[in-house]
Amino acid sequence: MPTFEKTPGWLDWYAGPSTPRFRLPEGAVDAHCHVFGPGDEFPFAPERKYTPCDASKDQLFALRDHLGFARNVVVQATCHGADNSAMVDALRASGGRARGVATVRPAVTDAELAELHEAGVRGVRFNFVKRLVDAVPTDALQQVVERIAPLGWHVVIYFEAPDLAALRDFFLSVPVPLVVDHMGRPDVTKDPHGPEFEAFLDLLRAKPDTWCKVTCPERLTVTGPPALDGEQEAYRDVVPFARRVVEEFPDRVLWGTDWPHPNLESHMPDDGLLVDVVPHIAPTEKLQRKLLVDNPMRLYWPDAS
Ligand code: 0GY
Repeated sequence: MPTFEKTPGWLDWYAGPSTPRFRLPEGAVDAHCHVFGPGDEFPFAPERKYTPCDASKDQLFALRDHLGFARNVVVQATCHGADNSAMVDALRASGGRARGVATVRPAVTDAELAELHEAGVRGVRFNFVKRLVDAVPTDALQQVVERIAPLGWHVVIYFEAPDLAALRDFFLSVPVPLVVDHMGRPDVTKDPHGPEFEAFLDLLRAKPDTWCKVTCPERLTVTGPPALDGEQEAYRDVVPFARRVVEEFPDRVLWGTDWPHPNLESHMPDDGLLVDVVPHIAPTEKLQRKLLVDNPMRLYWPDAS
């Protein structure tokens, strides 16, 4: 019996992903992925809102190699709360090929922050998605920012489009770079040139050290996944949104798989087909190189030659 029972209806990650038709540029970074447990070794947090399947560092590294990525950025998932040990264990086992984004509370000690930095953590994540976390007061978040700023870290923010208006002033006040998860979760049934997505792009315009992950077509789509033989149609409703961001902010975009894809209800993507979406959102070699190599390297491995 495993220690933890998965949330009923939980979709396990897709074993045996296809080989992407799109060949990733050398040195490509999967800049958004997670590890879950294994629960027997790294227990899930008591305050979690879901219990996932296990998704270990070795399974993540196998996917990295299969898809053709060189590096990973492992983002702390809410099911592990502020216990970063599974993520840190992955960073330490990666031989310098993974960086991390942690969750910390204001009471974190300097020694704990130094240890996270030494392991490869370069940012903290503030999650505003109500189904994933209990709300944390802005004061507490500001205290965390004060603690991490001297380390040169950034703040990853995860929120849904309807909440941007209420959060915008706080975001603009953050004195370190921001990285937005999944394009601020637009409603892709709306116009990519309409007021909702314009408000999101305005955040990127107003705070020029804000980066954007053009990720998660599988999470945002309404039209659904690509047919196995039809990559032209891949997540066609999400592509125009991602493409707008890539075209206006080519030096501030990142891409990642989001493996092992928590909380998907409709379908679990084949990560090989997800990679095949990249040339649709970044149509030139130059844009692909920025998205997959130059930008994530500048943010997470600035000292690499
Ligand atoms: C994602 C998205 C989700 C979950 C988490 O930390 C998490 O639990 O990020 C989600 O459910 O939308 O980026 O993995």
